[in-house]
Amino acid sequence: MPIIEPMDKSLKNLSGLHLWHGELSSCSQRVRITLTEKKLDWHSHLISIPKNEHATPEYQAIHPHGLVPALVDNGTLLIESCDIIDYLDEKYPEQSLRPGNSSDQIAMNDWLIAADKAQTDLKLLSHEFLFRPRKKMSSDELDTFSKSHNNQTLVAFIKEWQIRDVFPKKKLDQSVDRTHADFTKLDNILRNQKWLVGEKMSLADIAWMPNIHRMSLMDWPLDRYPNLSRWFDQVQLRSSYQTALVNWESEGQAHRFQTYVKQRKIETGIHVTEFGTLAKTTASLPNSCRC
Ligand SMILES: N[C@@H](CCC(=O)N[C@@H](CS)C(=O)NCC(=O)O)C(=O)O
Repeated sequence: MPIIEPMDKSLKNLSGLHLWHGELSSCSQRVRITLTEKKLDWHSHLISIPKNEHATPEYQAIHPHGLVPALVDNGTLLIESCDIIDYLDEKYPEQSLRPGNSSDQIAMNDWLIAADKAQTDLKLLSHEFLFRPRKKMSSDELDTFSKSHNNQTLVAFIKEWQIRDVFPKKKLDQSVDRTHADFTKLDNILRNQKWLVGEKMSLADIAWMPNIHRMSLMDWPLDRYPNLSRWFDQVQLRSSYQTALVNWESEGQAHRFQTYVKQRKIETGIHVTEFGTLAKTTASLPNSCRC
């Protein structure tokens, strides 16, 4: 259920739509894209994850798991990005982002559930292949973060990321395999249709836009999924993609990621295509295709 009782009772007095979000957070991106597509006005409350602003008592009184995003709609608090976008589309039906018939609506919900499930892998892969250049926390900083953040799953994840130079290969292989399976499923469904469900863009497409964007930043070989690539070219032309996703990245961010990814490959051989199915698929390609 996306609606929760706020610990911070002052939220109940807020009027309009208020979003607590992270600039690069994929879960925040899908909510911003939905707000933009629906032409809804909203108040921005930026939370810097690199600065650990999600670990403050103030923010954890808003989001009990200390994650972004959190939305307040005229005093009602919601968490969970896929639930939030579904709520927004139901509550504000203008510029509808859901298909008309019930079987397509079921299919749309299944894609939202799949996007939600994909979050754990997206997080592991992003921290391994994109976020390593972020300043390492000192042991004191890590200790403070562990003590101040209530979300023990997140704390364990951040500790493992901070302490190791590379996550265990088995974990990376499994995340790559599951992501590849999702991308293959998306590619198959898009073989004969323009959008994931129905005749127009829906919440299903919005839920997956940030994931494909994120993987493209880490140089995921999207050309192996021709229909998904075509779909991604098409969604990048939406003005919401620019306004709600790209414009929140700091100047030159995508270029910095790309430089890091290339350099790390040259210096250490570590690159997403060296893991799981992606590595096996490269090995099985004829030489003429290995470009
Ligand atoms: N299922 C949640 C996941 C929220 C989540 O994991 N948010 C990430 C950003 S996309 C976060 O806050 N991460 C904190 C961190 O990496 O320290 C949702 O969809 O809203």
